Amino acid sequence: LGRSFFKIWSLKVSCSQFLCLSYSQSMNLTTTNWSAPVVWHGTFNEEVLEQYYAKHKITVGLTVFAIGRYIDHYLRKFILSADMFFMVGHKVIIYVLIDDFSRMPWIQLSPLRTIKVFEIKREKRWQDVSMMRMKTISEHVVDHIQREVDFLFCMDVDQVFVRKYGVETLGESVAQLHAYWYKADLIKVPYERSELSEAYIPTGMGDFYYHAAVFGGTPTQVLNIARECLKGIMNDKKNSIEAVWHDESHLNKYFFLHKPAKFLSPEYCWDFTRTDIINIRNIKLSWAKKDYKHLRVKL
Ligand code: 2GW
Ligand code: MN
Repeated sequence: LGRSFFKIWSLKVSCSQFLCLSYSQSMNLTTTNWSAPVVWHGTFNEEVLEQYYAKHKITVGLTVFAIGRYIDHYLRKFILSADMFFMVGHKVIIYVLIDDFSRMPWIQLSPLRTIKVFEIKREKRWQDVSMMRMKTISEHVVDHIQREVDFLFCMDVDQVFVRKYGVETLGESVAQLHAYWYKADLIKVPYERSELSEAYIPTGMGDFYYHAAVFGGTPTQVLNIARECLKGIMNDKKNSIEAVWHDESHLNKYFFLHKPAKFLSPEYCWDFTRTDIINIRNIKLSWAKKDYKHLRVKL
């Protein structure tokens, strides 16, 4: 009797352990069903990672575009917050692509940080401002970035770093789960649904909806991402079609065909106006306030 009681007891323990495990996983998905990591705060050992990357003396690049009104609205805050929180303790090169050199803000950076500013021509339509970033990124990766950094992130300018955004985010190719859609049924996410577009993803297919405000990886991988997205964008133009969320739709198609090596939780790109923050405890990058009335009337 003693032995069978023990058996039942231990069965109970392992059951509750199992329940505990599946419960915590249903709270926050920490690996995909093909075992790729989804980085949440607390899922990594910062000390071990820091030691590893310090030994390898890495340099991390960060591209950001500021065209027209976005220069005065967002650029300074983005750069100042990156200086403070992005890859602290590691070498960082911030690549600023701007349409007017003379409007580049003066910023005193900390040690281990540098800025390279490039003037680019301004597209007429805002959709093209956003989409043609893929062209500029691929050209700059080929021209110089690939020899200057070990990892590269490409980000929207309308956001601010609010906590350490560290080496836990580095990987061969990195995608950002979108704050609006990370819990949604895949049928509902806003992938491009027209078969005529290169960004087309059939209903019910896909893994996650990714936010184009953040993507990254090694320069080789970023080059591939940017080139493939550009190819899709240009083919769509030839066929007089534009994907519903522009470059973001093409990025989603790319990551559907080529699975990212690493996924970032919405803590790595959060909309501070959202109220459903139950599992969001450690926000590292936050969307900036958008004054649509003033920003979107004209470029
Ligand atoms: C964009 C839309 C309407 C009017 C102006 C602009 C604009 C964008 C601009 O005047 N100047 C400028 O520099 N940009 C750059 O393009 C800037 O780097 C900005 O962060 C980026 C994307 O535009 P944004 O941030 O206004 O678009 P979101 O926040 O709605 O972004 C998502 O969807 C976009 C496609 O529609 C992109 O995929 C973006 O990466 C996504 O986050
Ligand atoms: Mn944005």
